[in-house]
Amino acid sequence: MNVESEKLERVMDSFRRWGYLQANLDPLDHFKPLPHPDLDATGEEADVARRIYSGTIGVEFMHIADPERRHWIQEHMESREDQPTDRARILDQLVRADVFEQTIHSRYIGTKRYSLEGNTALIPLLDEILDTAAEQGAEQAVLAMSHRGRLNVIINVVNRPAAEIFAGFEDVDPRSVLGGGDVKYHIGATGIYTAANGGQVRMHMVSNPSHLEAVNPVAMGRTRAKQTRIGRDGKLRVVPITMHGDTAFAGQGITAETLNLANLRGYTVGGTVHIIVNNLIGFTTNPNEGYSSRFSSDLAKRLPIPIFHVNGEDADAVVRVGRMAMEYRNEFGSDVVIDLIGFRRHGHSEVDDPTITQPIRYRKIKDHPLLYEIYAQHTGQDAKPHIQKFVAELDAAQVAGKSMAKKPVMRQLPSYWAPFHGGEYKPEYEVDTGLSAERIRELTDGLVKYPADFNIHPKVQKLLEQRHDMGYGKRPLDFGMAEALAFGSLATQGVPLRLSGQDSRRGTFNQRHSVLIDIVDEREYVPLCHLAANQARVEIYNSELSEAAVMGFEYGYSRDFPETLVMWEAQFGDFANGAQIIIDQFVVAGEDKWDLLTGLVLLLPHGHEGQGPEHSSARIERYLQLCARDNMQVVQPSTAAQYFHLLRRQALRKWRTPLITFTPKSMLRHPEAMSPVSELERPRWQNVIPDESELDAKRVLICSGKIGHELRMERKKMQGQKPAILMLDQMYPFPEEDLRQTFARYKNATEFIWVQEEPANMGALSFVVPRLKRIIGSKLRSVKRAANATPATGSGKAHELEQKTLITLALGKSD
Ligand SMILES: Cc1ncc(C[n+]2csc(CCOP(=O)(O)OP(=O)(O)O)c2C)c(N)n1
Repeated sequence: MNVESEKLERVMDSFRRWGYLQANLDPLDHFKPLPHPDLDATGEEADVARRIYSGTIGVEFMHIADPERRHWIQEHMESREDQPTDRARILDQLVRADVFEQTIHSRYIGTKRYSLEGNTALIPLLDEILDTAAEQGAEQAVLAMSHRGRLNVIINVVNRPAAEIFAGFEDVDPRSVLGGGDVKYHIGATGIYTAANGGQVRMHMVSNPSHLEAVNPVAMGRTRAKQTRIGRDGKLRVVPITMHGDTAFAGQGITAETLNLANLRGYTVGGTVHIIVNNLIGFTTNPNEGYSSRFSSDLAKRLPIPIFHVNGEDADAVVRVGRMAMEYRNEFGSDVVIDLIGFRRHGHSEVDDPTITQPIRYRKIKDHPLLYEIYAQHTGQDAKPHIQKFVAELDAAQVAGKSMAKKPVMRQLPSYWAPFHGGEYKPEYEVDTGLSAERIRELTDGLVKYPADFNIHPKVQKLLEQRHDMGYGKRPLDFGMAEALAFGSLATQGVPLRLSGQDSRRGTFNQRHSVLIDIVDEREYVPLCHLAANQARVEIYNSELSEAAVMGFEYGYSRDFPETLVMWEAQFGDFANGAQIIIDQFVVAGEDKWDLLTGLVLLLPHGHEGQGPEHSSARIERYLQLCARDNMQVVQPSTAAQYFHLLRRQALRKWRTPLITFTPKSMLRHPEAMSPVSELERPRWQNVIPDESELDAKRVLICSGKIGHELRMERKKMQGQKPAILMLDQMYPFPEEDLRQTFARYKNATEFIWVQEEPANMGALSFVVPRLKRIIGSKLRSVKRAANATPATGSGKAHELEQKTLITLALGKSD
């Protein structure tokens, strides 16, 4: 290398590393160039470097360790900048983006739409991304975004007819959504995008709640499901694109959780394209109040991925970034971030006055020209014909929208949803779930087998030997084996399975051992995957240590793979409150708001065992409070066999509704909760487990879960009259008829008692007691712990004392 080129290389290297700090990124000059000693060089070389790395594109990529990836970015940034091939198309899109907003603004004064104005380059950016994706084989794109610009993207990119948006503003057909439905800027949409090369991409805009960023893992899960359905090349053929506000991206923890999924086995989607639709404001919050870093995107530097900052007012540069980003994603299967920097022309919503909080900025914005005007002038084009054509289109659409008799459905469900039902539970949905003893033995053979040269851990070997005896009826089945049999039977019946959660492969309580690990070379063997040649896929993953993103991902997966039994497992049930947004906004409410079903299973370990305020309660009360219109099932299987039937029922029924399951901890191996093989032969799950032994009882106890078994154990020590102990395994839909019939069998009963180990203000009590009273009347009492701020005491001994008192009271023992 000669001295000249060595100098050029040195200068270039500094700009590759730091050039983005002095890039011209903000149309309103918020980002003042940040002084940096390595960027002080002057001269021809510095001019070249500055033009490339400190122009209207600033790229951060030198934190990527892989030289091949750095080199890729470098080459693409330093190659000659071609003009975009179709500037007329870009102009047309900019016109459509701005004119759509202006039209709505003038015709529906005072309604919220969350305008994209100030960042309308998003539309040509998405166009270029999709165009590039289509060229490289994409057939579907999954899009996630929040309120801002959503309606604009829905008509201009997803390609829904504008008439549907107008119908939304006219609020046609209000009776169809009494008590339900959602606002127009949250509803999902599907459509067809046609690329410049004629290729078509099926678009899926994911329905989302107000809770910012929560939709991101859902979009990833949906993408993963679609990719899995396709198999080979799935990652090229289905592309996820998520859009974010700058303030939300920096502030919401779920952003970090979701980014962390990028390269994890079981969760990767071949790279997500993240676009920060950056207007340098969040409601009334300035960037220096919203994030500690210079850029909202800095969080993404946790991953070795490129971050392209681009000035949203240089539409050609924006389009160039779009192409680079998509190509990079496909080349390396990597996430990529585009930080599209513009401004927000109006207040947070259009009824909000931003001059109160950002008067200087909004003085500037008031006189700032429209982007299509800037672009038309810069490229020597005439915007007028584009405007006239689009306005005519919108006029016609408004007329059509006004006259729509029904609220438009902006999406078409994929055909794989056709066999499934939502809505209210119907008994005809029930299917038989029992299996013959012979089939159980066959499955058992497969579940306990591993290759001859596999070095098994002695403890696991012992467990497999026990499982063999369980399957062969030589000892009662525990929950671990019941689950393995349910999984194995489903997989061999053609039902795919997907379970994810923290430490789920082994199981938090050492109960699952779905993956055998060779003690010499750590090779893995999953017996569930080797049961039959033509069996369905079984996937069990240890997840990252997150609840919200992982549950969101699994919810998304279940949305595009209804034939799969999709399960998310909490380490302990109470940790699920880290995913409360996913539960409240998607799992529980998705059907009501969006008419979208899910059969997602939540497995939530629950039970008071003296482990302290945490780890004890999965907060049954919270799920029961969310129940209405058969939107979900809330159950606590009291035996291994019940768990077996439950899982099989959920997979085999055509009713797709979420299943909230309180799963055992100590009860996993409680002798009372184990089941003989004959219980798996029984045809179906039972909502209520009667007590055949005490049909003459005067006192009838009704409970759910572990306490029932503890009571039954303690009852064995009693003399004379003993209470009957019934188990309520299904709490919702509430099995009123089953209970009526069961109670009727206890002809001598004079008192009924609801017993729970949870405090009075928790557990199923406040849900169950009024419903039981409808059947039993005033004879009903309850026994429970005293109301408390936490689910349980921190002292193991205090727990035991409390438990003893509770059991004594419930059994009516005099000691
Ligand atoms: C989790 C959550 N918290 C608070 C809000 C209320 N909220 C709605 S929009 C908004 C500001 C968003 O700012 P930004 O992410 O920059 O997006 P922009 O609206 O500027 O496009 C806030 C705080 C919300 N929707 N979600």
